[in-house]
Amino acid sequence: MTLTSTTTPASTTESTATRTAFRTCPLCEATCGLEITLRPKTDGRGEEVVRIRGDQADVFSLGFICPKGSTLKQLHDDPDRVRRPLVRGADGQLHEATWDEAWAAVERGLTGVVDAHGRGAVAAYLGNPGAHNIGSMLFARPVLKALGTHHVYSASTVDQRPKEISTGLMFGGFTVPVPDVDRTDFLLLLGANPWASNGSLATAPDWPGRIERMLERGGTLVVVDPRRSRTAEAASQWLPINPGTDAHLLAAMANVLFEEGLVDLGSVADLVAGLDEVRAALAGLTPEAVAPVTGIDAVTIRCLARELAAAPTAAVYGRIGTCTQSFGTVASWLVDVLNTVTGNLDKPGGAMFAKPAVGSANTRGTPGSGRGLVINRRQSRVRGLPESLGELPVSALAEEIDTPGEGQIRALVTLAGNPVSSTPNSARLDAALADLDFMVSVDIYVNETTRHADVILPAPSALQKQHYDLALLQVALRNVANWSEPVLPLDPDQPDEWEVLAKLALIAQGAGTDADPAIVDDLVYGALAEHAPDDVRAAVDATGRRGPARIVDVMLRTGPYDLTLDDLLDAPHGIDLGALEPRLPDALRTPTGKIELAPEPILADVPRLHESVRDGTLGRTDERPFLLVGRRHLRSNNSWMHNVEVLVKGKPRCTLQLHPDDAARLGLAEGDPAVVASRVGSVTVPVEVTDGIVPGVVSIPHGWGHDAPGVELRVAREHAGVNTNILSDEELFDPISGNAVLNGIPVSVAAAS
Ligand SMILES: Nc1nc2c(c(=O)[nH]1)N[C@H]1C(S)=C(S)[C@@H](COP(=O)(O)OP(=O)(O)OC[C@H]3O[C@@H](n4cnc5c(=O)[nH]c(N)nc54)[C@H](O)[C@@H]3O)O[C@H]1N2
Ligand SMILES: Nc1nc2c(c(=O)[nH]1)N[C@H]1C(S)=C(S)[C@@H](COP(=O)(O)OP(=O)(O)OC[C@H]3O[C@@H](n4cnc5c(=O)[nH]c(N)nc54)[C@H](O)[C@@H]3O)O[C@H]1N2
Ligand code: SF4
Ligand SMILES: [Mo]
Repeated sequence: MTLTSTTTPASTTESTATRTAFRTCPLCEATCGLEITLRPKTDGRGEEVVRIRGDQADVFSLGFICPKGSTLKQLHDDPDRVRRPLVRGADGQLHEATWDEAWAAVERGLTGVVDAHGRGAVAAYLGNPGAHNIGSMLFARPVLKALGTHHVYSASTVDQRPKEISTGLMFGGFTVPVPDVDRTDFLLLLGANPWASNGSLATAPDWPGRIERMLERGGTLVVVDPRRSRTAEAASQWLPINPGTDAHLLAAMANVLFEEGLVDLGSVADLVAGLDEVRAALAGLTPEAVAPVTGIDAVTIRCLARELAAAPTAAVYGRIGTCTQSFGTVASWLVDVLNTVTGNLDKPGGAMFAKPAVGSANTRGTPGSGRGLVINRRQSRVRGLPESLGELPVSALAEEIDTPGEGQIRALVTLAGNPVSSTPNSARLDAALADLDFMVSVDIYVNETTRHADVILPAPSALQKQHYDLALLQVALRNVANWSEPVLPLDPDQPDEWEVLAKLALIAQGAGTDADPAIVDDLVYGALAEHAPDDVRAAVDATGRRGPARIVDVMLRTGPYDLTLDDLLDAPHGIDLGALEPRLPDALRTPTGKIELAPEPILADVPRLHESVRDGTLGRTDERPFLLVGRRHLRSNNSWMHNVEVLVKGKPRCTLQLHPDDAARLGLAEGDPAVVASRVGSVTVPVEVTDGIVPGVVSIPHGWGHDAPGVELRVAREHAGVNTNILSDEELFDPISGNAVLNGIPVSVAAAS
């Protein structure tokens, strides 16, 4: 039984009593509340899920759900989901093993590599689901600490790292402004498609509904995207842009504001440092100058800048398309430069800061100033790519494995990650992983990456885990707090995910396979409870809780709303803490206590922006005249939900979108196989002809290509598609963050012979 459950009377059609449980969906960043109906299994062994639908009473999602949310049932029941540890045997195959056998294999494998090559030969890769999982959010860090290596990689450097850096330098800490969609008059959205993704670095259920209500209020939505996405279709205006030129567009808009005297810093005027430096750095990047590279004419750019300045409230928001490109950090920075110079920063209806109940560095310590952010404190061994936030860019992972020498990676730990599917030059990484001395994965599937593991340690299904959105609520469009209890019990012998990680940390540290995960739990709790008043610690101790529940409890009690975990347990639909409120200057964590509008590492990259305007090719060559971009689909979630039949059935989604003019020129028709080739690889993929893409640009979604030998995903294999990251070039990256360029990759396209 779970604390959030209520037993309801048996319905007339069902012979046995059902009960309803509530939990937050952990699949994407929208944090929808789910209402889950369960009934006893006919064999009497526990319960099964009957139905999952949106929780009408959820304080944030109000019943909204997408087609993925209800598939937590299919994911839980999936016969391909790994339920017992797998250990590679002498025959080279993965076999089911006991936990004791698996832990012994992990200890042998890690110790072997550390003894032979030192701790610096072990690497870790952290994947996206870890950010949606309270166990890994609290217990992945101890694993990294215990490994004691600089080789730390994550999905963040194929994602939001440029934004973390631009906002970290401007505001300090993880202090990311989010567009106040519910109250804004004007939303300029670049490189995001919330109709498919449901929003990112801007957490809110039902982005489409929120935008529709904004439009009904008379608001304006302008979408900047090389594709006419579903979001662009709903917009007041779609501005088709050449990939990788958002920074050019935003710089030109800033110049219009400077030139025409439209700069108005509003309520943050006294806090802004560096306005003149920004003006000087951007000088010359006029609408007329950038029009040829962006593909957007100068008059349109000028009008857009004036409209943004004139709107009573406005927010500029950029996401994956603006981050995973060559000017990722500069573009991410310019988004907030525009929010600031139009007086929309920290203003209702503008770009605001969430105030989460737990987990936020900008609600702790001294209000108004802090350590800021220092990047590039060290560089990767082979190519000198920059460190940020304690990690190296994942674009460097393959070469760090396959290049011999001191510090070469010989063992890899993956935690909820599928880098073979998600990161640049996949074929090279795939080959490199096959060559490791040892690899261990905490995961739920045998997929493109984990098929290389020597040990797979299964995590429980989402329905078997507690949940609190420690990361996402830091960027929520409304302040809420929501705790979920497990809906179903753990399988016999299955440790919780946090216990798997705690044990892994202990073994990595050399404490042996018998060490008790409780030791790590006490350490994590102790570090967070260190500054808590004695009475708070006593109250938490009195609950007898362990693991994430105890930790979240102390964080809540010492957080800005004075909540307790019991308060959240009493509120299965969540607690609404209200609309966002202005938070400056208190939320700032820069050393100066100012908004650093002109951070030095970012300004240092602006000359390259000027240079790219002069060059004008955007990387296209005669040999590779197209630019490749990605896209997402509502029924897909990165690489790992294609084993759910209801999500993959229907016409294939892994297609090459191509403009009709380009298709005609290349002699390609709908459904024809096309060969797409970049500097590093080529794939053959069916063509989808559409005028909803800029000529000279093509698009393939990521996360596909499930037909490799050893991949144990029976449904996904039937809908395999191709892995677009075979085309992503590890030499194309944003120099400030080292973040991969996944949009704007020069490719050739030809009919397959
Ligand atoms: N070309 C291109 N590439 C991209 C992108 C793009 O837009 N274009 N997007 C990038 C982005 S934004 C991201 S976030 C990355 C994602 O990159 P990754 O995080 O590496 O990939 P995912 O597909 O999210 O794979 C997640 C892994 O976690 C496992 N898993 C799922 N749930 C759990 C769980 O509860 N516990 C554990 N332990 N494991 C679990 C899955 O089986 C899978 O192996 O991909 C990036 N790659
Ligand atoms: N259904 C679903 N939801 C998801 C995910 C998923 O895989 N499926 N993944 C989750 C994750 S991990 C993330 S990070 C978020 C991402 O959330 P979003 O950022 O909304 O991601 P996308 O839906 O890929 O939208 C990116 C858009 O950028 C456009 N684009 C490409 N290149 C450029 C460019 O150079 N400039 C501009 N302006 N636009 C460009 C693409 O055409 C695409 O329409 O989604 C999350 N939600
Ligand atoms: S939008 Fe995201 S959080 Fe909401 S139900 Fe769908 S996958 Fe889950
Ligand atoms: Mo992501």
